Amino acid sequence: MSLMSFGDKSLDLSLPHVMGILNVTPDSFSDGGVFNSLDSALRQSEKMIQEGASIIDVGGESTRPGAVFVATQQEVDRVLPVIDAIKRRFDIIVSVDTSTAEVIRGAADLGAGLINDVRSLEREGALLAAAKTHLPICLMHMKGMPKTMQDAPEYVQVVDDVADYLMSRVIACESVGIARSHLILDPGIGFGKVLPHNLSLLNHIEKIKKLGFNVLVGLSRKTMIGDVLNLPVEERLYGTMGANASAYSKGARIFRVHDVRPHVEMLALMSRIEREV
Ligand code: 9MG
Repeated sequence: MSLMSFGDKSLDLSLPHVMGILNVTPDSFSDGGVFNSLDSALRQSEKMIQEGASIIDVGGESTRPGAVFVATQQEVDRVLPVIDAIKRRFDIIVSVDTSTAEVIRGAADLGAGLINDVRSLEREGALLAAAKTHLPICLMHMKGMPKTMQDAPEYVQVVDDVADYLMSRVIACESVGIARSHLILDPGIGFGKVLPHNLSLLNHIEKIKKLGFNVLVGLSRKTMIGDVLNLPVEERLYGTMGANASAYSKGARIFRVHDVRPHVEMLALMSRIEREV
């Protein structure tokens, strides 16, 4: 058992867990605009919970390559009513996908159990806001910012560079009193990385794990799957599952996905086989 508490609930992170994606944005790359009314967000949450999601990740700012900046008030207005409604209706861990201090504070007040920040708490005020919530935090690596991050990103050695960056953010968290036991690390597949970078990171997830943290991966339907298979976004499920199965075998334990049921079933088999003597 490796229990981590997420507000009012805990998960055993020796087992795999699926985090269902709920984008409440008009422009996310794969499901943009589909869940931006409260009713449809609740229906999609219920579906993902019935299919076995352990966490629902609610985000109001698209981070796809080229995405435009969202004003704080707009993000607050998009995300907080959805978190409130999910927490009132369902017994589920809600993660808030945000980099914004006001959203972090508001989500924590409404019962969110995890802060998922693609900017690793680098935005002004985010580090202190997160520390005050006492919630776990997912720190993700991104090179550059969404608008320009795919413009020829370069690394000395991608796995080492990503690991060094994540450790620098762990140290920043510790400097404001956030315990290491509250941190989850994420290599940030597709964030300022081209195909060989993404493949190398996925092939060496164990190096991130060896830093001493639980690892989350988010690669669902992303460009790297399309690049390998030459398939459009709506045909990337099998490739996504293959890459997530590989990440599981190398130590990742939380999987951020659009398609919950196929992943819950695939991971149940993988973990069951692994535990048999
Ligand atoms: C919000 N978001 C989009 N992609 C992501 C990824 O790969 N990891 C995490 N933690 N969040 C993501």
